[in-house]
Amino acid sequence: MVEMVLAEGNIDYQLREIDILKNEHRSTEFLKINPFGWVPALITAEGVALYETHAINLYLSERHQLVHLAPRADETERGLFLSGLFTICDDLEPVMKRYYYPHRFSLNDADIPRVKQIALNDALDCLKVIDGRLSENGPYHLGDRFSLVDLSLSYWVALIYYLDVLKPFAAIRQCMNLVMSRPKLQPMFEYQIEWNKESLQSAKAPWSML
Ligand SMILES: N[C@@H](CCC(=O)N[C@@H](CS)C(=O)NCC(=O)O)C(=O)O
Repeated sequence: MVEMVLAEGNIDYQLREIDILKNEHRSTEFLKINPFGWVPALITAEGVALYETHAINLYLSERHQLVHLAPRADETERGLFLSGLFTICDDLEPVMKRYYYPHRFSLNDADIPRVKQIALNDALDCLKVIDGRLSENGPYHLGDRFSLVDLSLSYWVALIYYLDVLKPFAAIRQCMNLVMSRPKLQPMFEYQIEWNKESLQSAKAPWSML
């Protein structure tokens, strides 16, 4: 998601890939950058190590004055923007992580399908509310104005795109199609959707081993 923001903002950066399947996110070297051991992290031009995806995205938008991604503090849309963004990171993301790492929420492998199903149901409940808000005042979270909130929502929804569970959510699909048609984002989303489809249809998703 951070790479999408860097692309949208035409920001120069150097990418250093951390392979979570090889546990590189828990290496001594990486823990000096993010002691919590999650990717992504960003080292600023001044050498400050930042972590937490949405914090990094907000930082980049504000630091590079990408007002098309994040309304300024004095703009009317700022409140709605923050509430939309925090809904994605506080409500949708933890549920999606439960869906992707179900074994972390169960002591018994036999329970995994149920843990996943409950997580998916919770995700769909959350999407239903978001869909209602978008259908009242869309096509974006801020009406006609695209922002980071739409990008974040689309990123997470892209992970369950292959499941075909989005049919009832016309407003979310419309928002996502608009986001995915942005020239810089389109190839990134196509890659994301395809990658998820392939890895999740395999017998065992690679990250379920983590
Ligand atoms: N709250 C963190 C969570 C980041 C996160 O969950 N990253 C995943 C990859 S997308 C990760 O590091 N997974 C490795 C693991 O769970 O062991 C953020 O928003 O940046």
